[in-house]
Amino acid sequence: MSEARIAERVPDEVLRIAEDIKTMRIRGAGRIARAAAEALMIAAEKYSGESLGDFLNYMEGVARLLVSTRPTAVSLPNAVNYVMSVLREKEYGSLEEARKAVIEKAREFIEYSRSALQRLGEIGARLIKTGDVILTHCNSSAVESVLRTAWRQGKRFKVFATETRPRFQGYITARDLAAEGIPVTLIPDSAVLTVIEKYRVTKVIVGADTVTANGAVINKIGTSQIALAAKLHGVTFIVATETYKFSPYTVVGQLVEIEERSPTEVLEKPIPGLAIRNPAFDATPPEYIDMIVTERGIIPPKSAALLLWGMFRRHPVDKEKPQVEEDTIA
Ligand code: RUB
Repeated sequence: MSEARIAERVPDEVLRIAEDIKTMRIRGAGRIARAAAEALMIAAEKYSGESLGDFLNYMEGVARLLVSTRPTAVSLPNAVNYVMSVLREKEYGSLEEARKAVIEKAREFIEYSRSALQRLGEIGARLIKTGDVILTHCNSSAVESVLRTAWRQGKRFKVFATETRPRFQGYITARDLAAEGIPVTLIPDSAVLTVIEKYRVTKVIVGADTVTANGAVINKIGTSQIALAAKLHGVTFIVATETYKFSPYTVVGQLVEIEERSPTEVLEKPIPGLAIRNPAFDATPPEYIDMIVTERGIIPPKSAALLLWGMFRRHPVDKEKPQVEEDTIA
């Protein structure tokens, strides 16, 4: 079935979720993954055809549509492949059986994702001490989970949140932490080194969009500069992430595509003749990362490949994820 034909048949709610991911009304790697699982569930529920073969084609079309919305966070294809595995790896006697399997698998993913967030918050909170001065970047629900859990355990610390130009996701972090009662100070991205020095930051904690097999972490643009500043001052650099942000594609040498967004996010009214680049993510090498907190425990970045081996050895990676030629990172 052609892409155009599939798009015609996709329910409006699913198209809306895809559009919301594209335009970042739904954002953050964890939320994107849950939204994609929910979209597959809705697509299965609302399928109005009658043939099992057609249903399988249609669901593959919806899966492709969802995966194409944003390129960098591997949580998106991982969530989609997790749900679609029930159709790809099993045969069904009826359409109803297949539909039910998709709905159950999508629910399972969403529940796992929520409990992983809570569990990694509990594990990460063990690293936080009263008196810590913590710096974070962008908005990560995994980081918020760690900080919120530690705060609710009675630990008392301060947080600096970067604004995170050009989309200012740091405002979300600042607002959420302030609502919890955590003392939080918003700073321009360019003030990171000054703040680390002047206010004696003890820990940096960031989230992840993708963790590669060699332990590099792809996260919001600017993360690697912060890691450099932390390294310079011997500040512990922690990544908080659910394990479905580890990329099986990187095990077989695929590159991570770094999303380049519209120049108008940087400058609303472009000046004629002025070039603007707006890469949305960067890669922090494993040498700059002290530990990765996941719902399965805390690992050194170099153990990423081991974790991936345990998770994906029985599920070969989806060969259809497109290779990207330019602006990629190993
Ligand atoms: C968000 C971002 C977050 C990670 C992790 O980028 O880089 O740090 O996605 O978030 P964007 P979470 O705003 O462009 O989606 O921990 O919530 O999954």
